[in-house]
Amino acid sequence: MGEGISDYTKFTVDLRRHMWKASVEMDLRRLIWQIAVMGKYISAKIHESHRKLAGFKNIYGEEQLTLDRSADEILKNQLEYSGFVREYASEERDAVIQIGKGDEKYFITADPLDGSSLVDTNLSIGTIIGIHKESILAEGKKTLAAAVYITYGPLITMVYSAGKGTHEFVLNREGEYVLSEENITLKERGDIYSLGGLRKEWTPAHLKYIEFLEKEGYKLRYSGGFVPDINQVLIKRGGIFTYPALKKSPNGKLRLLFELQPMAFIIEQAGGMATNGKQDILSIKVTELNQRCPIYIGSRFEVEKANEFLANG
Ligand code: AFP
Repeated sequence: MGEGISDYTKFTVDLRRHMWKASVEMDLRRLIWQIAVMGKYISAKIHESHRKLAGFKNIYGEEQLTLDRSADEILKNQLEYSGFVREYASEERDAVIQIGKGDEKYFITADPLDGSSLVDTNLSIGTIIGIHKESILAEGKKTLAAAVYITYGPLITMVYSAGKGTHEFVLNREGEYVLSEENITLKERGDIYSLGGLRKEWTPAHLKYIEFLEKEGYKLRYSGGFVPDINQVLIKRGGIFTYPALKKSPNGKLRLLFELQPMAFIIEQAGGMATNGKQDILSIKVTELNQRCPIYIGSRFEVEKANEFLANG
């Protein structure tokens, strides 16, 4: 191998080496690695679909699945018989399924392709995974062992935390996930905000909070994709993403189990906060699979401010 290449590998830390150095438990390392590898298959599916959703027939005349269902199939098939996963719950399925023999260590929650409605606009979308040590119908704080999200954008990046900090990897041309940002730490406050829901649907308390941020000069950053929007808060080291309680939907839109718990785990590991405006996301008990929850997630100052405005009503 030429000197250049060996230098290159010498200075790059790939995902498996990083997790080994961080003493992440072996089965968890292997599971996180498998999930990262699936990101490549899901990305290939996105490109193969020419940015369109269902309704396409493949060369055999078979109806093609929508991208999020294809992504769900890829995740389930890869995790099945992996030896690490006992149960699999997905936003694409209406029940938890047992995919192991019944004695495996981990329970997976998946939003296989969040923001799939953006695929035809060529905006970034993502996969969100929660890795739980026990049954998922409980408080996230007690059951989550790790969380992963993958962003399919100009680059494919993967962010994970196994409870020892939050770290980002970029998929390189050789198909390896190489460390790009280690121990990401949010500042006390940032200067960007992402706002979900229609303004006319917001509660008065939420509106007052947003007007506060606008008066403080926060810059609006909203793509309609939770993964790229929260990823921007993380990588820019601060700011807030919120999808609030709405007048007609008091629990907001995003799902506690599949979207919010994994992101709350990752953001808290980066020194940030995640609440529903009153209570930490990770201390909210999950009582049903598709439970929705308002979300305020990002750096400490903005989330604490949100809690304050909502407490004052
Ligand atoms: P889709 O998965 O249907 O595209 O929804 C994406 C999403 O769940 C989340 O990723 C966004 O933050 C949120 O919806 C955007 O919702 P609005 O379209 O109401 O702004």
